[in-house]
Amino acid sequence: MEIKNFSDFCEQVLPDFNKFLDTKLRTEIKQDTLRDAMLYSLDAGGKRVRPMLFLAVAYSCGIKQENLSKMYDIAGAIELVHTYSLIHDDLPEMDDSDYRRGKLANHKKFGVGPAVLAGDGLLTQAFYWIAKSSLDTDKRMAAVRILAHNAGPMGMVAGQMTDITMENKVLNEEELTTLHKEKTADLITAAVTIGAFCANHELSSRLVQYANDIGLAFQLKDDLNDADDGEDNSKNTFPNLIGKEATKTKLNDLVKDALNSVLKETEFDKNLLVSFLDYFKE
Ligand code: GRG
Repeated sequence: MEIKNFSDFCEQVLPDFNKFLDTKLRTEIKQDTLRDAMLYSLDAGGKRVRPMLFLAVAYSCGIKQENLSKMYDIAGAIELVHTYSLIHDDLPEMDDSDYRRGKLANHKKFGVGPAVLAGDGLLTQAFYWIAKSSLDTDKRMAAVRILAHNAGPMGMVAGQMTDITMENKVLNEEELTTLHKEKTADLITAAVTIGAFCANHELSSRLVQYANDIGLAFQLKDDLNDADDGEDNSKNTFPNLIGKEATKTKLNDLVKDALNSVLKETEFDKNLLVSFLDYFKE
């Protein structure tokens, strides 16, 4: 069936991918409480933006729809890492949130110890899935390298450390941009770049720029939504630092830049990545 845009792509691929994720983890994890706690957050209604972006990039680089399921292990690994990060982010010693996606946070449902272990389990299992995937060794190695680089202490974990240790200091624009790049954009960039690698696409700085821009835009959109809901105005966010209107302008500029970058890509079907940008429309 013809795929018209990113949301159409998700409609066609997501049900199958969701079934894969649930079945695989349910079969692999034998310890009951651990399995329940891991699946509780994995099946809690996340949008699956990162694995869908990964698969959309692979598809745009020429991987046929009927072959995308060979890449589900890698897509799944990216979602496992994202899910772990949200469980740990909600913990009392981190962002201390009682709810996530309208449901009790993992530690509120299972307790802090089990929630830490559910996160640990998801993170570790992600790399097991990549190692066991049927893709060629060079692709698996690239996936491990990029995911570890961007989600670990050179990326997302570093951003989270800055976030929790700089809580009482007002960060300037440059510091805040670095924090958001590491904490939020790096995992999104990993999804895009691993997608290109797995589809034999020669990675260009334009695609990396597109990914970095949408990663930062993602954070700004989330912060603008929180600001509209009256969230804590002492947090280090762009709406709190430069105001909501200036943040909206910054968000629109990032989306325009992302569009310009992807339009310059050659040997690449740009339709899905261009239509993904609709996510940022009000
Ligand atoms: C604990 C190492 C560690 C890192 C945590 C991801 C993260 C770092 C913190 C989350 C803070 C946050 C809410 C950032 C805003 C952008 C963001 C990542 C939103 C959540 O991602 P979505 O919208 O979530 O893709 P769903 O629920 O759809 O999966």
